[in-house]
Amino acid sequence: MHIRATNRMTRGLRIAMGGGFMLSIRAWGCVCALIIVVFGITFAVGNAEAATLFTEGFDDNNFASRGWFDDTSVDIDTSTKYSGAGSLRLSWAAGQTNPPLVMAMRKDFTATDSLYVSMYWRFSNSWVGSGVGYHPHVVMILSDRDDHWGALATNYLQTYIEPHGRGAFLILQDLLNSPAVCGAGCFYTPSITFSLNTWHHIETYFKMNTVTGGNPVADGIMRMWVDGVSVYNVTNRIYRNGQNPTMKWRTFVIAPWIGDGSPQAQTMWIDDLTVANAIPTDPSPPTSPPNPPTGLRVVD
Ligand SMILES: [Ca+2]
Repeated sequence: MHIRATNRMTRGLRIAMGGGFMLSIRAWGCVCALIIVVFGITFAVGNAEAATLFTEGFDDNNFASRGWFDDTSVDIDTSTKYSGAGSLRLSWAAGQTNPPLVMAMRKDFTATDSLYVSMYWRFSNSWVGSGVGYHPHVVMILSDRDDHWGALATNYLQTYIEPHGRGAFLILQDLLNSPAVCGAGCFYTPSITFSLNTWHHIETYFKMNTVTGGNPVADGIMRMWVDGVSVYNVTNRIYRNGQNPTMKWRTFVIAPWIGDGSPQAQTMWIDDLTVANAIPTDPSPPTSPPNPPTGLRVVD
């Protein structure tokens, strides 16, 4: 269909060229299609190495068959879900450190120094988070320098994506490095206040900094979007130093945790997870097609 449209457009352009920028009205309907095709080609060339590393729909409990390990039988909610047959439900009773049905589910992906994560979060009307200045932990991403079965928190690089109250934290922790970049934790606070009882689209992008002459260069990227709106964007982050100059991200972990115990009964849902090695598209693309060209004379 696109080829046909392109051929028709080519004919129209030939008419335009020969007639001094005139365009056949019959080809007009193909203009937008061609623009989309051209844009598509441009995107494909510009992201030649972009790849989805894995997706997860949380639609059933066959996590082991999809490469997850550690905790592979969790709490699937088949009534509250963003898409498909289910979602991952994280339900804390008052005083619980973790939802009893969800411990730590882990999955390796092709190690990458450029990491995009997309998922959907929803919070119950009773959601308050931890009630203190840290936690709940939810998503943790381990580096390829770390044991993918290893302890969570004491690592060479652990990157957190998590809610904090009605807001969010992006956290870096690298306790095993000496000297460390962040040690027990660098906490970064996106500008967001989540609504309750509705799905939010959460996107993050992390790009490792370079290391030159054994010294880290502050050129790492850390970005976050919520519902297509940029809520955090820095390009001077340091993730790794001269001790681990080629370190990448490799293991995705969902390990909900409120260290002091949940202040009350509350639930968070996660659905429709995508992990990729690049931002697949503009997270907030225009909702209307490009304007047609102007100044053309119509002949037929
Ligand atoms: Ca789902």
